[in-house]
Amino acid sequence: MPPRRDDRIILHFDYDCFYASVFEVENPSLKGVPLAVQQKQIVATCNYEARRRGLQKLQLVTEAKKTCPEVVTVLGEDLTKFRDASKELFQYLRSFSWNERVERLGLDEVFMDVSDIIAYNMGLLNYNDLRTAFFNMSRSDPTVGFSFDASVPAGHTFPEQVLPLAEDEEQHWSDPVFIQLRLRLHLASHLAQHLRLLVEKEKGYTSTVGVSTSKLLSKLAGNVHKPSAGTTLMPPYADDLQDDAGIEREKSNVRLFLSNYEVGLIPGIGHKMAHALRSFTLGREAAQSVELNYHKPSESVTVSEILKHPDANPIAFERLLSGHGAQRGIGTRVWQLLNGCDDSDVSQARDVPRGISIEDSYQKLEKLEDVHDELLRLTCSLVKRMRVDLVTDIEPRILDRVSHQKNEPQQRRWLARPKTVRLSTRDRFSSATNTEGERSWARTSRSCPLPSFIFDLGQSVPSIAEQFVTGTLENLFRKLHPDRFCLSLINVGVTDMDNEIDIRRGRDISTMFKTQNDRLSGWRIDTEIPQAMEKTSINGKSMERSDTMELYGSEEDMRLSQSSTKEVESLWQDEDEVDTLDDVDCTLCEAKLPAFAMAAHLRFHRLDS
Ligand code: DGT
Ligand code: MG
Repeated sequence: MPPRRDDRIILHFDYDCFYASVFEVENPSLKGVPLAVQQKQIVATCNYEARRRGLQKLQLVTEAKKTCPEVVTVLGEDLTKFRDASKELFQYLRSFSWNERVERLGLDEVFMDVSDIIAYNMGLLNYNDLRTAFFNMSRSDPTVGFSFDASVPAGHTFPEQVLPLAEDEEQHWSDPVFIQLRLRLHLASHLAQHLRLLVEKEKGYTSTVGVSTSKLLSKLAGNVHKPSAGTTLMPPYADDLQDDAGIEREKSNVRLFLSNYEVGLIPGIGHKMAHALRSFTLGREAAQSVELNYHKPSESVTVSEILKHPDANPIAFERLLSGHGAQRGIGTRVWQLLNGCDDSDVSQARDVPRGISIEDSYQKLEKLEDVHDELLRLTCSLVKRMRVDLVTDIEPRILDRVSHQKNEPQQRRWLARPKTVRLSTRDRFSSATNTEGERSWARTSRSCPLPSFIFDLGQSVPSIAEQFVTGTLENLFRKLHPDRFCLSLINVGVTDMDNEIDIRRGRDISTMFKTQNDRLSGWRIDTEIPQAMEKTSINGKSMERSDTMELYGSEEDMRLSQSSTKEVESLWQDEDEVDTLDDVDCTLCEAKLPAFAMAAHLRFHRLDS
């Protein structure tokens, strides 16, 4: 078990019914009505008024209308406004950070490591008068901040009942570790509440906030009270809570908090891994959800049930889970998560994304002409987004100081240049051959260097797109699909950002990315690769969860989408192996093959039988 690193304080923000809130902020008259955001045939999300009337996220629109005929539906297939709102809120929260450790997860979640702000305010705290404290939000201006009562935490807590510190005195002041952590969490809960209310007042978005010492625990703590609330996981956190006589004095709240969690709800434990852990604990195959809604398994197994199993240990978990195509070390990682231990860092905020990808899903795409048109459409969106996210307007004065490209209009400059383009597809033919008899949503992908004309700001977007599709993407496509195909998804992405100067801060972006990748490695807790073939989609990583969220067409796909969030979320984390096309194992003959060849190889098996 790594050290707990409880010297940190991490806040986790999750905006309430995010897509619906974006529409409500745009049009406040929608606030009081039950509102559903429709993507193809599903309710991507709905506001809490709609939830009160029985609507659920990710249900069919037809079902939603039966449950609540008065529901107002708005179309949310264009993600631009959600992405814009997400960026605006992120930048707002980031403006309060001192250490720039602010990290977005998907579109509507933000982690903030506020350890430094809390440490500073702990230094200013008058221990003799906790009730009339002042929280400093600025190191340079002592008037910026708010008054608060440091003897109690703000908002909800786990466990619910917490006595104010003064009354608790005798029991706890003698334990400096406990009291320090408790006070830091008090301060953090007030900061979290302050920020949450500011986001609501200034930007119009309510959110839930979790407060703890790791990403895992703060994310889970925030879930306890929704919407528009904050929850702090109170100490004691450590396990070795024995008094001088060696008698266990008090149970760790971390253990208590996690014990009743269904294993599939722990971030980083995807549905296949959760299923394996359930079966391991029960000593037989656990029942699978027929609904394919992995968040609601037919048979629940809690964290404590797993940990109580006499054979539960990291080595056994490694044996159990590595068979599912997960990375090495997965047994230890899962063991740590189940024990509430997550030492991964909140990564440094960045000014440009690690990559950008655009995708869409289809019922059937079988003709090359249609693929050409779709590639063109996706590329136009991609180039437009690159020009928004990766190009900056800068003054000529600054331009003199940084090396700039010839032929570019003077005032606009690429902040970072992706070096690699990746084309990913999902083929219904190969999906149908899934050996476990289930529909797979495996992707295959191919990458190559990104041609430099993409960066020509003097050319129109459609002309660049046409050149790019015919000169590059169609070649990649032919390599991916030399035979017949029937696509249900195409994704075009650029990544692998080149070393450019961050003009605003004067620092080297690529170094920043490298450090960030190191830091992220610990939080890459996905490693759930449902089938060997699924590995290809890990290679075809996407940059933002939202970009990979598919707008499913059929009902069947819609149901599959209910479980997609976790996988997609995990892909978002894993960015540094972009153009590797790892070999994958054929689940029938165990042959190792490049991922792109798997579909053809499986067809070979089919012919054989
Ligand atoms: P919440 O946090 O329970 O108040 O509700 P939301 O709507 O914020 O839900 P959340 O946090 O799980 O996801 C954020 C947004 O991302 C949500 O507004 C819609 C979108 N989203 C989440 N999961 C999926 C999915 O599986 N498919 C699609 N198409 N969109 C999704
Ligand atoms: Mg949310």
